[in-house]
Amino acid sequence: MISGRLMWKVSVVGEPDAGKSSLISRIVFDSEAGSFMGKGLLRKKITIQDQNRMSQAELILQEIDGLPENDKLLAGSSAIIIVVDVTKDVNKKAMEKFIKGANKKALIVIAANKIDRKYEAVTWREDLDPFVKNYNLELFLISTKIPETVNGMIKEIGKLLMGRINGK
Ligand SMILES: Nc1nc2c(ncn2[C@@H]2O[C@H](COP(=O)(O)OP(=O)(O)O)[C@@H](O)[C@H]2O)c(=O)[nH]1
Ligand SMILES: [Mg+2]
Repeated sequence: MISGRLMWKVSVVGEPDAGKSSLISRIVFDSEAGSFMGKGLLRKKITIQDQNRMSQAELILQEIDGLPENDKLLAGSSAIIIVVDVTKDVNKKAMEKFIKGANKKALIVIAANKIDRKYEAVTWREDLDPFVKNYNLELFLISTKIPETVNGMIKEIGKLLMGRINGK
């Protein structure tokens, strides 16, 4: 049994304009505007439905521009969401380096964002799949403008983090 309050620090990283602020805004406020910077860390309570049990947890969201290496800011992150803009080329070398350097204990998730503009996409699932396979990551195709895609990802992240606690 888990008692007390679960708090998970979630770091949202990625190139400028990938959609990190928009993603956090969607998660926390269910809105599109990403102009909350300066308000510090943002929190979101989530409910996790795992088999027969419901659990509550709080996500503490932190935005970091770029793919920081050895960044103290990342310390203590339960999850790291790498936001990738599918309408731009992905720097695979930088991404691989970042993933290799990141804390092995953190759940690493790639959020391939802006799929509402998929007709302009230059980065495809096939480009990201090797990371998923080689490093055992999770990949979600999302658009911060399509709430269901973000909600679905957050639900899944909640389940995965809960599963880690329960030793699954
Ligand atoms: N079409 C589309 N635009 C998006 C999406 N997510 C973010 N944007 C836009 O991309 C730009 C950069 O977003 P922002 O959240 O500030 O990126 P950040 O620099 O990573 O924090 C803004 O103009 C957003 O409106 C998306 O899913 N679809
Ligand atoms: Mg931002």
